[in-house]
Amino acid sequence: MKRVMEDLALFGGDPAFRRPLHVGRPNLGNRKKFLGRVNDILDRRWLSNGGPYVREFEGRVAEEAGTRHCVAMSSGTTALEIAIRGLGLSGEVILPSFTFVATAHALQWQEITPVFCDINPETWTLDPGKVEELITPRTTGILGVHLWGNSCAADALQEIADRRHLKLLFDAAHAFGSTHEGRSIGQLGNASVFSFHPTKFIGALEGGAVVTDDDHLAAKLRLMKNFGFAGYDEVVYLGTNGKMNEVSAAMGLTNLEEMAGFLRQNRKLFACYQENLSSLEGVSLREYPAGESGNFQSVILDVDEKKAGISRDELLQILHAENILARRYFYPGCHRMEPYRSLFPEVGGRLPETEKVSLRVLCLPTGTALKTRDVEKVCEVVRWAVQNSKKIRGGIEVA
Ligand code: T4K
Repeated sequence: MKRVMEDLALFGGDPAFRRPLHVGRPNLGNRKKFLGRVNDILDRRWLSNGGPYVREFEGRVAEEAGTRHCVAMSSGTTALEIAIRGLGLSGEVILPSFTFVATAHALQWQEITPVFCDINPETWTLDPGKVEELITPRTTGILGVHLWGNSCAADALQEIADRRHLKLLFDAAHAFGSTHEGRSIGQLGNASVFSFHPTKFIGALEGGAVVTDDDHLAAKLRLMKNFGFAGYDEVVYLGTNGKMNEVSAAMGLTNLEEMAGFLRQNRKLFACYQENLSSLEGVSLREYPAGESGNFQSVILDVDEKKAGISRDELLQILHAENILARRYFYPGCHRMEPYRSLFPEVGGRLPETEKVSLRVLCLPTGTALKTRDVEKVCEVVRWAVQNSKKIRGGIEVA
């Protein structure tokens, strides 16, 4: 690939560009408090297996989510896998392809067929009208994804699930702290799964959780994440090791204490993006719905190549050349990744919106590791790229 670097290195002399600006930089709570908790853990010599910090973390997450139960796990993916198994899903489960691949893998890993459904062109989340068409006698559930913290069409999905006797699980990996129609997002469906990966609004080193109001399901999940142990020497269920450890819980608790501050910063930076990009032809920010409490953890730019005169991938190259490590979440859609590409080679034909949208999205850096000045610089580069699109097209050959 031939690139004209002299044209692109416009901002290279500015100190704001000497350090890379990553998407997914963790939000970190008070270091002293975290280290104090780590010291407690070492003093107690209780490092895992349902220790006091994990129990406290579960209590705080359940309180925040407004659910009767929270079962903390070692990652969002493990929480998805165990929730899927705990709900008794089998055969086929309907989900969007426009999500992180973990959503699909959590099914395929246990030999449940992920049936990819297209997204609504407005919301970019699972299209309930299309879900219905994909239900077969083998379908046991629907797995909705609250993309970037915005709820999917949960009520319409619930109506379908009730009428067709299906389970409804939500991948709420991005959605901790968000609401749906004013209710906590964790209160929807049979259960919801959060991720506490460092790239998420609230991180716990690695971690995840299932929240639910179903007492029976919660008890089952607790057994399943701990090898099925009901007491010393007593295994009553098939299980695995999905436990969260104490240090993760300590990080999670420390970060939860600063949730309001994280949100303030995310909102401030989002407003800065809005201010600097709103008048720019061909690019638009995905808004968080008014009236809902989003966590603003993702800043998603929709690049309309025709209007901007530059494609999403060209813009990405320019941002990377300026050390702004934007990401293409969720390109190219799970159905174009293995093993799904080989297993279901024809499926793209019924996913036209997914195919279109995955070519337009760009995830921009935000969070407490960034300053307003950093965001202004990102916007300057985006603005420069769009305003100089003709010159760029003449100079860059895109593979
Ligand atoms: N469902 C959905 C819808 C999800 O988005 C995810 C995860 C899951 C389920 C599964 O949850 P977990 O099992 O992960 O709890 C990253 C994250 O690893 C993943 O958690 C996240 N979604 C996904 C959207 O992004 P990668 O492969 O893109 O990660 P990576 O290593 O390229 O890092 C992403 C960015 O974050 C980079 O710019 C670097 C930065 N970063 C990352 C880490 C770990 C840091 O600055 N510091 C860090 O410590 O998947």
